[in-house]
Amino acid sequence: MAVEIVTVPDLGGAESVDVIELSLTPGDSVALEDSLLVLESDKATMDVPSPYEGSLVKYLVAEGAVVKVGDPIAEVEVADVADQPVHKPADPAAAVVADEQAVEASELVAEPQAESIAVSAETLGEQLVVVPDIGSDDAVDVIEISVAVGDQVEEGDTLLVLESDKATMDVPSSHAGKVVKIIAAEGDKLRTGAEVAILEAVAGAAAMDGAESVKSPEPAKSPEPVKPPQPNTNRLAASENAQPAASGVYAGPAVRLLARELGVDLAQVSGTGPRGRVQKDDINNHVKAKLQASDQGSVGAGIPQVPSVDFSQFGEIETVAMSKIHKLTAANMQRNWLNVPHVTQFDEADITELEAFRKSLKDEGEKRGVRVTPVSFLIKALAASLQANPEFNRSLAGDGENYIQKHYCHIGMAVDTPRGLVVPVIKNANEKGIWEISAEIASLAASAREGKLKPAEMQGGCFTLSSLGAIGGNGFTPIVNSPEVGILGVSKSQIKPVWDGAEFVPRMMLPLALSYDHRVINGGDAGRFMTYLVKLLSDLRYLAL
Ligand code: CAO
Repeated sequence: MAVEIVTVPDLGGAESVDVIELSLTPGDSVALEDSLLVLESDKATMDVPSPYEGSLVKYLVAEGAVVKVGDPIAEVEVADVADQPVHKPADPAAAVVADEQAVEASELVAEPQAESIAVSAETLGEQLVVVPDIGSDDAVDVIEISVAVGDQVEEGDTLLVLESDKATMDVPSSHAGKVVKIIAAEGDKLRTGAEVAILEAVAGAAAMDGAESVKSPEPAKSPEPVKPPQPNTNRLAASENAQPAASGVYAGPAVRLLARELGVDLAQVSGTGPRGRVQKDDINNHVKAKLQASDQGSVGAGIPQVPSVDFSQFGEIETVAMSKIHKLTAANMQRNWLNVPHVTQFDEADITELEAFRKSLKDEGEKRGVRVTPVSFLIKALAASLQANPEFNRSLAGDGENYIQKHYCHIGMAVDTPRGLVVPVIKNANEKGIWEISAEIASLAASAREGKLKPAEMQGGCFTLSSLGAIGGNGFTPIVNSPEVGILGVSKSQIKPVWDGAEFVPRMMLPLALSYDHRVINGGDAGRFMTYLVKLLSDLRYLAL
């Protein structure tokens, strides 16, 4: 029996790295090459595999520590040192380098060898993007296609994400331009040099390895392979609302491996690590929660599975693939429906005067090239209602013990598109007038329908408006777009007889449905919010106050 000290291996050039995860618990038995801990530089994460077989005595560092090559990180009790010659290092500083993982991970982020040059031609024609040097001959999995055909990309934008068993890496675009073909597919296994996509590249922003640069301003007749910049490993997921274009999961290779082994979909796991990183404990807790839920199911409290049915036994069928947006919407809706205790409150606003005023703006709107619909007034009135009822401009903090009060006022607007439902956000709606809001609604809705919304245009919403007024219906219960706490569903306005105290008079009535998260909003809060909103819509003069 001997206690051996494991030290930080060669970091491939990085001076110091963060300890982001301790993979084991003291007392755990350790097999050769088991991951002891996970290190992270600003470019890559890497597992430090054990060079010994035995049991973990203790860690010599804590999560969050900053370490450099040669620093002692763990003590491992080795059953018989003489039996472990292969990986036992003579020099402690080389202890973990014996395993090539760290070296390979660092190679993945090596700076480009050739000098980059700028190209300033008008158009560069079609350019074939290939997998850059990934520092290994092994094929790696394509785990995400980040763009769609027709998307405009900037140089450096992520085209797809690869994952080896040691690291994830973004494959960035070598050029600015339009994606005309995506050659790789999710689940493919690709090697260095494999074809990824074809871009219709445009001038000015392209930067390529000097040896393979394309300088002709003429459109290329056939796609030319161009080495993109080196991949960026282990990127961050971006969207607080899990919006489509930012669907990545931030997790290290060890965690991804564990998730795969347990059949866990990482997108369903809430990361508690720094910057929302998913850690092993998150996966364990996720699995425990699922098991508990299924146990409860046996006594009737869980969510029973919907049985899968072979519909072909009843008639002709076809299987239609869900779009990425449809899949994300399905996951988000289920998550929100299950997590948020919903209450929906209904009311009607008398918009007779609002409609008269809106119609009076028609001529000026035509001159300005702006169409004003009831939605513009709804956004404006919602912004004012949020400010007057700040509890609706909150989210529950991750610790479940605090509220986050927002002092900005961004309103999301559900847009129905052929690809599915998306929610672009009108930023600082409280500071904008009706003309500006109307122009923004038109431009965001057009981008949404063309699939051109940028992730930033779909982030940061405080409250969502879902208007089915142009489509029809007299009421529906919208699902809260968590972590927001309220959503307004608007149906089609109709002229109705309204009693004015003396007689029935025809008034244009707008049906409203306010769904809210009852963990954050009380019925009284909702009643006040709705009454305030109805007052604003019924008499626009209050908006000026
Ligand atoms: N009642 C009656 N008519 C209404 C109305 C209402 N509540 N709201 C809008 N209209 C009218 C408009 O005034 C416009 O008519 P005019 O041109 O004669 O004025 C017409 O309906 C068409 O409006 P639009 O749809 O082009 O524009 P909009 O500003 O009303 O809506 C948008 C924009 C993006 C909200 C809408 O197009 C859309 O996508 N709605 C669907 C949202 C959705 O899917 N929600 C469900 C999400 S949960 O599944």
